[in-house]
Amino acid sequence: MPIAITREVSRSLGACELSYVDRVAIDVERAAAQHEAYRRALASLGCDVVSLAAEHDFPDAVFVEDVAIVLDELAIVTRPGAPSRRAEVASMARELARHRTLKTIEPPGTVDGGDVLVIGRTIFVGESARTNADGIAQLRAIADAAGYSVQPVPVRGCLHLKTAVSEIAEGTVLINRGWVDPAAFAEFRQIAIDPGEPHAANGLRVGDAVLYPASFPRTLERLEAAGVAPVIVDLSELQKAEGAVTCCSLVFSGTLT
Ligand code: CIR
Repeated sequence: MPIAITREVSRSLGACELSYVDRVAIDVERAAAQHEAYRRALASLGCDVVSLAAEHDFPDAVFVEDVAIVLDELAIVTRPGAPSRRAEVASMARELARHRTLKTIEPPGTVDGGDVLVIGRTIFVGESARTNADGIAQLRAIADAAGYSVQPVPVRGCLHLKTAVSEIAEGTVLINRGWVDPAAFAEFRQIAIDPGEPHAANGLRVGDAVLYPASFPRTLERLEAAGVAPVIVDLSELQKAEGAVTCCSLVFSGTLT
């Protein structure tokens, strides 16, 4: 049974970091209700859902994906690229220590988990404004020792690698070819997002299922035509904070004790 670690929405979400989307008012109560439905969807897919307490001093703390990378063998506590997010790692490290041996990204390295896409034994890592060369070198040293190869991929025009591409089914990626070079993913079947929905490339695989946002109907049609049948969640308020489905959880194999 997979474990999914989540964290409840901060009251201060409206003061989140924003890079590529314009700031608009966020209804935090609605965001919390959507997040609760997201947790229920994860549970319906068979996850044991851990719900960490909100950290109201850290507006972006709901986006737990960015503060850690969990592999079968170990977990890496990141050093987020946005200084406002660095203190989020402490409570996540305490939680992850129950499940994995921990490694850490040290200064001057920065890595956001949203830049890390693990497919099989390959770790694709976005070269973005949040993830720097030193962070990638540290990630490579840790991952090499655990038997993974690390593949840096330039990202342009969006926040993270997984804003531009995600694994939507076994051997299949959903991709915005304007934000990442499709040649880096040539070995996979590729489904292109609808050009009118640039943020549509992020889906969250859980086993054979995939969670997908309600806000991209035209890309959803493409997925369905390709034989992918996602479970739909509405994350519209969290999307205003530049969040997506992968960023609200860390899903990995394990057993809750
Ligand atoms: C940030 O800019 O850090 C947050 N407002 C959004 C983070 C989204 N994280 C993700 O996609 N992995």
